[in-house]
Amino acid sequence: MTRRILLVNGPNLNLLGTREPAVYGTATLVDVERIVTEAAATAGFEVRALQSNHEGVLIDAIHAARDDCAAIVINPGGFTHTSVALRDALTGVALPFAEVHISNVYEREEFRHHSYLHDVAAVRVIGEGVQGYAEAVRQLTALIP
Ligand code: CA2
Repeated sequence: MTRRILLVNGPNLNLLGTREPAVYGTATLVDVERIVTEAAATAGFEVRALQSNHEGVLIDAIHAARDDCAAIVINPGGFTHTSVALRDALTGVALPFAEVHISNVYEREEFRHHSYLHDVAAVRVIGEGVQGYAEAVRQLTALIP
């Protein structure tokens, strides 16, 4: 199996480190991609990273991962709480995936408490800041033979 992880960051996560530091911290998306790349390398995996604000682009990238990735780490951003289509893409490719949220969504507005991915994710890391991505890589790669 290809020892590669697809890292997917959804809408507005390109703004990381530029606004709302009290909620999301000061690390940037580049920092997140570095954190994931380093954690994956430790486990013997490489990374392909993608951020998009467009649902269809995210879905196409998830479909393409079928060909050359062993697992997916995804922070779906606001699509977490709205997107049956993203859930269907992830269950459709049948790759193990980790759902990551930088903030603790359960301590925020009620509309953030529900996730369309929660029950189908192999790993969930919520509210651990950007280091939560590294934890997700560790837990996810431990599941891959
Ligand atoms: O806590 C998370 O990681 C979220 O997935 C982030 C999403 C939010 O809709 C989810 O409920 C929880 C939003 C990402 C927006 O990121 C920004 C970062 C900096 C400045 C503005 C937005």
